[in-house]
Amino acid sequence: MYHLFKGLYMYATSKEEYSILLLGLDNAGKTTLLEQFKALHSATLHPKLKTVPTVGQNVSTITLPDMYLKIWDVGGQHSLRGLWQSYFASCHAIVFVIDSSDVGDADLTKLGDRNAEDEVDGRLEECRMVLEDVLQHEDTEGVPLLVLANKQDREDCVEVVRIKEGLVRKVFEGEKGGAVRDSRVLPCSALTGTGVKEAVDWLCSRVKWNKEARPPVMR
Ligand SMILES: Nc1nc2c(ncn2[C@@H]2O[C@H](COP(=O)(O)OP(=O)(O)OP(=O)(O)O)[C@@H](O)[C@H]2O)c(=O)[nH]1
Ligand SMILES: [Mg+2]
Repeated sequence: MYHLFKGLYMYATSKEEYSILLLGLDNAGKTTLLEQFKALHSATLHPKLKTVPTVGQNVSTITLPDMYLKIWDVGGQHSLRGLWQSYFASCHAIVFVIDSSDVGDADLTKLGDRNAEDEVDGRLEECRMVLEDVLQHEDTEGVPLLVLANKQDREDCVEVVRIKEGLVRKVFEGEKGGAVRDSRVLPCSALTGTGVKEAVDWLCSRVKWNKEARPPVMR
């Protein structure tokens, strides 16, 4: 009898848990974003906006009414990117964070036609190659992708529509774009918190939508 009640109690109180992987170049704003995610669903927590470059990973679980989101923030420095693939098989969605103030003054239409010396003013090409590598990996096949055009509070930022048309669309249309998947490009500022709720809302709906392909863990 005890076991029956325990089983019923566990069933009634358990929730689905989905893992979200934050990726992007170093300095893109991933750790700052994680702080905003944590603060969004807590009445008392204030986001810790002073960050240091991540060596390794930070992980936090946020509790939503109908699910847990376990968010993995991994270091974006070049030497650490090789570790990302070990998270691919178990994640339910990927957030690729872009520093919108560091993609150059961006004639984004010329992406891919540029010479190396054209890139001194931004990291657009690096961003493109890193995103392509992620999407091309077999373990990310079909995983929903949210691209966040971060740092939209900065005066020198590139608008989200230009990042969408010039970078993300080209990656998807290119031969390294990878398999069909749910994707969205949204603007945000991890510093001010603008756009963070919209990002979480999109992630929640998409992981649920994709749950047959990538089932959640019950907690
Ligand atoms: N203005 C502005 N600054 C931001 C924003 N998001 C992050 N920053 C700043 O950008 C710098 C890097 O932020 P992090 O969150 O540490 O970047 P990261 O992507 O975690 O970097 P790595 O851990 O090295 O991969 C910090 O000085 C942040 O305060 C933003 O939306 N607006
Ligand atoms: Mg970090």
